[in-house]
Amino acid sequence: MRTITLKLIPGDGIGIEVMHECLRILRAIEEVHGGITFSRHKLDWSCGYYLRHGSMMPPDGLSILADSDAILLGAVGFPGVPDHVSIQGLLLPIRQGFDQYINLRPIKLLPGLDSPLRVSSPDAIDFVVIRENSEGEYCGKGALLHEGTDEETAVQEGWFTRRGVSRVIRYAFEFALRHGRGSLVSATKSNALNYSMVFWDRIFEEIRAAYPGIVSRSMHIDALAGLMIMRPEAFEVVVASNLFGDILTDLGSAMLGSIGISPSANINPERLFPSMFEPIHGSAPDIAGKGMANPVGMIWSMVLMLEHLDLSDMAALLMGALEKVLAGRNVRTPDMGGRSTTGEVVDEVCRLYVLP
Ligand code: GGG
Repeated sequence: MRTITLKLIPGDGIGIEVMHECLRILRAIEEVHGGITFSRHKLDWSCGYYLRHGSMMPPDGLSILADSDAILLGAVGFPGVPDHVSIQGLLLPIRQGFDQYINLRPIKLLPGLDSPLRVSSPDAIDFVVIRENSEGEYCGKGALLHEGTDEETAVQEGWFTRRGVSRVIRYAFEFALRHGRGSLVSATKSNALNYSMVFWDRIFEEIRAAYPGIVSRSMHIDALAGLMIMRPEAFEVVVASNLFGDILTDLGSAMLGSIGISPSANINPERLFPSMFEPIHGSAPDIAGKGMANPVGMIWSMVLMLEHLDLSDMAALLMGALEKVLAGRNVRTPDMGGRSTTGEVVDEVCRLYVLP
């Protein structure tokens, strides 16, 4: 029997309820596989924890997580704690502390999803954003100067290192090769960001020369966002900095009909540290506690987690069950035009998973 140690951080708002419901899927996987057991450790690190303890997680938080095979996270952020405190206090220390420098975010219009766009064919939206996840605009450095005076000034730094930029761009090309994707776009804004993005573009040019079999180009982020809406089929793999990748994927998920749909994997490719899996959506305090949160982003994140844990058969089965539920169009949460609860969607996925 293989034991897989999972650290679970439900976090805040709808993160708590999507995590709570989706844990039933782990039981279904154990049942279907027969040779694995998930050892689950739930951690209450969240805005509530911050209000009680003055920090989003304990000072030895990373060592508590370090012995896990994977981390599953719901969402962070809640009124009463400034958003930058919750993200800087929980998400970023894990992503950066465990050198999860790849944030993989597939954007795919599955059958049964209703895009708000007029799409030319059912497979018109199918691309993967590979977001740099360890530095860039999210490095957390900067200063507030002359506070409280007319000269008050905020300085927000972006740190782009040759090592950091090279490894994400190289990963994106290798990903394209591995997955038979023939084209790759690098998101830039070097016409305005005259240090960071000029540097990014230079490294992109160096690396793309080694991948002549992949059609690659650089596009300014504003033009790229527009083209994503008008001709989504033009994209297969997009590599982007930390901030650009975050924005593009909320837009991408909205192109599928809801921010609640898309998953993400924060990966340390060398497997020196655990990787973390989380839906891209936030904690949505406005709908929290009503049982109407969309669990699809969390379920899809579990698929990515199973793939990372080398359980690709289980991942394919779970993705198949999710696809069937979506294609059936009967069981869906209100953000997707349905009336089902979070729990009812998960029940249906579990039913089809156990009895495909
Ligand atoms: N599910 C993760 C979450 O809570 N996301 C909210 C958010 O704003 N994240 C910013 C980021 O992913 O960088």
